[in-house]
Amino acid sequence: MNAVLSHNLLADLNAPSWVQHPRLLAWVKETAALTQPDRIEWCDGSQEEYDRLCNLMVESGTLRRLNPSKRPNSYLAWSDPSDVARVEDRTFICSEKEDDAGPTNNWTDPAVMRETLNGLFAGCMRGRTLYVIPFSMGPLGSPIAHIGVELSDSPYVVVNMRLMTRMGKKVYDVLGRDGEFVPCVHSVGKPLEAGVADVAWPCNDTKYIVHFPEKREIWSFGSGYGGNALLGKKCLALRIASTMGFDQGWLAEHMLILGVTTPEGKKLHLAAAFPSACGKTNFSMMIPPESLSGWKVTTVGDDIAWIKPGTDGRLHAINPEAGYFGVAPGTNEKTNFNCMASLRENVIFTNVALTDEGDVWWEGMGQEPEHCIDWQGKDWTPGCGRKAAHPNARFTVAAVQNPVIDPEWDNPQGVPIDAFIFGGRRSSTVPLVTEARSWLEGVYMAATMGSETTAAAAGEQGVVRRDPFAMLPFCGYNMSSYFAHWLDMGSKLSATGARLPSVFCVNWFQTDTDGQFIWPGFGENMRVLKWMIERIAGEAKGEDNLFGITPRYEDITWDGLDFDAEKYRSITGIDQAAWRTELALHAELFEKLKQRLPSELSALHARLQTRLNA
Ligand code: O2Y
Ligand code: MN
Repeated sequence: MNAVLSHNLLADLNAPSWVQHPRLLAWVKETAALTQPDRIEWCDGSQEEYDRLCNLMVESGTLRRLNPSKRPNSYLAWSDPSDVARVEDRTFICSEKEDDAGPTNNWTDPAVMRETLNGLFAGCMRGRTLYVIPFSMGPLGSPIAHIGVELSDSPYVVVNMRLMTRMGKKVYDVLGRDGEFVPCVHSVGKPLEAGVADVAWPCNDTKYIVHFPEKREIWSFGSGYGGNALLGKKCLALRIASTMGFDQGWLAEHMLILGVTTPEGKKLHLAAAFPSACGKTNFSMMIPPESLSGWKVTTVGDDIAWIKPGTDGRLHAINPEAGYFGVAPGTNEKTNFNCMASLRENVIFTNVALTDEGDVWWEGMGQEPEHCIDWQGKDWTPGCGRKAAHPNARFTVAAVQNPVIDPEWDNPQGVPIDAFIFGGRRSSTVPLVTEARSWLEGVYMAATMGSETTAAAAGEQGVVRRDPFAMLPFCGYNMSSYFAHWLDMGSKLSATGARLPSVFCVNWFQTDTDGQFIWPGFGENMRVLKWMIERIAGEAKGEDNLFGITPRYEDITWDGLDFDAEKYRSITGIDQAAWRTELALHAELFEKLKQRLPSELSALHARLQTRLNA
């Protein structure tokens, strides 16, 4: 398209003068021609726009305004019962070659998928408004950040994107006339026919969450919920960004980032990967126990990290997001005081219960109400046999409301990473904490991590779902190539002579024969973090186990916690029989991923096997 904007194009699109990007305008025009919305609205990200759209959704029944004296400027949405979570089986990576998506992704030929999408999107926004939502993943103008533009027919998406990203007019200043952006098209998939009333939560039983990694494009149809619809998050910041990172030499990871300050005032930064629903938000806002006085934890991010090598040879990370989309059930003042403090005002809640006072409630929040309206709009009383909140109920809140936000969280240069932590949810086998003796050993730990899926009976192990690097649902390309990329990043960084980040594997979730957690977790995890920080400083000791170094009982600070040596041994020892099974399961995973699996990983597996047998 000609760089001089045609008057007609601008007039047709109702585009404001601050949009001066011909390629973007042409794409909006093309998408509008396909989806046929009644009108186009260019989001500026202002408070006025946010309030106006929230009011609109209160009128349409999508949102309920909460009691302003209990929860100022906050809203509650109840989704359609069929639209409550990410849909992994409807998520596609449409790379040109099937092998580039690899055996862990759903692949469809991109040409075939384009046909399908063209059919689905034709006229899908009739009767609705197409919102143009410009957003930056990462601080505006940061060398680590990237820009996306989402075209969506959902006002709920607009207001959530304003909380979750740096969204609005200022993005166009960075984009200029020809800046790069990731195009993201989203529709709830429910055209509004003339004379037919809308429903509170429009969606479609047919759902497609589609990524074209080479074209860096995202198309999402049929869902208005979370990761399916807020396309900056899992779709852009992980699936598309991981492919960009592979091509360009950086990492897009499913990791929280936290700052740890020692009593001496030394500050370190750690990035930690845990599978979904393993308490990442809690960990990122942790309050150290009083007995460890002087230690402080601050939050850079709670879910995603973009990590690039700096000129100093170190890895620097940003949180590409600007808000938290956290799980509400189980969150309370004891499990996450700072999160509860973040949620006092300016929050959008989705699928939690509404109390008679016009506030929200969820299982595990505290004091059960005598009555409330559950997430499906039904009367709820204790013991009625139903959950008041959906187990995947969420809050959306701006990161700046977190009382322990890290002062560097918005630094465009990111924060230097001193260590990576990888953890799964395992009721046995994997010790409380192990430090890798090398980058390769760390990559092996991360590649083989997993979580138990089914609720196991007391003392039994559930089914372990391998979730390499906590990226199984989020890696936008071949998982084995991803492992190779991590190994390659390690080699390149070592070549600069800079110290590589340490790598640790943790498991907070071992249970006793009654099925009770042995390790107290939450703030007490600070004891493990302290040992890690002291290891990085070369101060703490540990002993070799099968696959790394684990602290002995005396290497951990126990002040203020009654946790005896025998209990400690039960969660740090290596059970030979369990590890024989574990290594067999690693072999099964490697067999599935064998096509591009780096030989270093299978060689290390063989060495571990030999060590175990010795
Ligand atoms: O169910 C959804 O759409 C949300 S999934 C999610 C949200 C915030 C952070 N992490 C996740 C995840 O599944 O890892
Ligand atoms: Mn996540």
